Amino acid sequence: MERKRAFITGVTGQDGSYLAELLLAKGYEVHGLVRRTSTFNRHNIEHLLHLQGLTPTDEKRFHLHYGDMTDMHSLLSILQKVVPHEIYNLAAQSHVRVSFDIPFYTAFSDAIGVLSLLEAARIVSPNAKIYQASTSELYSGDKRETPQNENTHFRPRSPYGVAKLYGAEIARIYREGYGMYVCNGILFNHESPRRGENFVTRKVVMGAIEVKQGRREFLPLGNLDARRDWGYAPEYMEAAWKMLQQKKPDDYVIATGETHSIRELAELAFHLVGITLTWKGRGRQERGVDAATGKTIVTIDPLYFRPNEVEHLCGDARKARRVLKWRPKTTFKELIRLMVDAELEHFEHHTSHSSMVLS
Ligand code: NAP
Ligand code: F7E
Repeated sequence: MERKRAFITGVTGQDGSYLAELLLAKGYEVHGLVRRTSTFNRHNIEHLLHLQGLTPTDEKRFHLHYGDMTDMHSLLSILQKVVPHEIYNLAAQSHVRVSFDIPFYTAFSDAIGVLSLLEAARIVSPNAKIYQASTSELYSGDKRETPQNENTHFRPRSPYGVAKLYGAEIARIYREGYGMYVCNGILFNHESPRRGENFVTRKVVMGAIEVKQGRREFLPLGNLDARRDWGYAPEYMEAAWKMLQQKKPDDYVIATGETHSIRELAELAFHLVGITLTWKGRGRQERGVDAATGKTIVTIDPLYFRPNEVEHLCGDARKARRVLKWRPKTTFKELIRLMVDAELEHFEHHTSHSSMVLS
């Protein structure tokens, strides 16, 4: 039987690297899109590249192709060469606050990039099954509209969210208009040790460890009261794969159904490194204090506020549970603990500080 071929955009990112791992383990031939960068950024997939070619007879099943979501020609020519059975579009400028700084670029890569990929697929690979990485940032986060499911109305609050809304809707239009197999995975926040350092879970975990080890005095944060539904990234990629194994394409919410504030996240991360965090003051003057020493270890820095905030996210993934037989396994506490453990191991081998400058 012919080996299945998958094309993954965003393969160097958190999700792309876990998905590549999953598909290689399932026997796929995996093709990933990479951008040309002047500093090497393949740390998430290096282990996969090193796994192959160990013996002269080793079959090479992981291939990288240069291209960019803003360069439709590159997408067309890769698809023409690879003719994949499955396409996973994970590439995006994925930082919500940064999308306020670079709204045009975010729209080109996260909205028009989706259209380019769909058009390229329609022209040269119309039978490929396509997964579009949609997001809980499509929702307003209004507390009266939780938990959010596939029928909750979309009202994004950021340039990122609205670019992703275009991506989700154009994906649906290609499904309905051309009969293509296209799914939107409406994934709520999912994290791991491979999460970018300027997303809040990884930033808090790194910050707590650095404070504990005396490498940093305090951790600057933004909005402590926003709530997120955080799951474990590899499990969410299993759901993405399952979406493309169904008879008919559809859209699915993937979430845990548990929601926690940034404040709770900070308390837990500090607790896991042996510090009891208490809070003093209000608003921008609020600070997190080490109960044992009275030292300020968390501050509020308006740099990390967003012009618009999605306040309350909590997903209802009952459809995925019913149709895909998918359910989350890792709880919030287990997730933060595994991130702390991975970071501690990393710190043992590296002496550098985290770069908590932007976002
Ligand atoms: P990530 O770690 O930020 O990875 C993004 C990937 O996209 C990287 O490989 C990046 O390449 C690539 N990329 C960015 N702009 C590109 C462009 N113009 N052309 C080609 N590649 C480009 O994101 P993630 O957390 O893995 O998320 C994967 C996808 O799911 C994204 O679309 C994100 O918006 C969406 N999503 C994420 C979450 C979440 O909680 N993680 C939730 C819902 C949806 P470089 O390495 O070269 O920068
Ligand atoms: O922020 C608050 C911030 O940047 C979470 C992306 O993967 O998930 C991610 O988007 C919350 C927000 O993720 C800091 O205001 C407080 O309310 O970790 P984040 P995000 O914006 O939810 C969705 C589903 C995606 O699709 C995106 O691609 O935490 N927050 N203080 C902070 N956030 C950051 N980054 N840094 C802080 O210092």
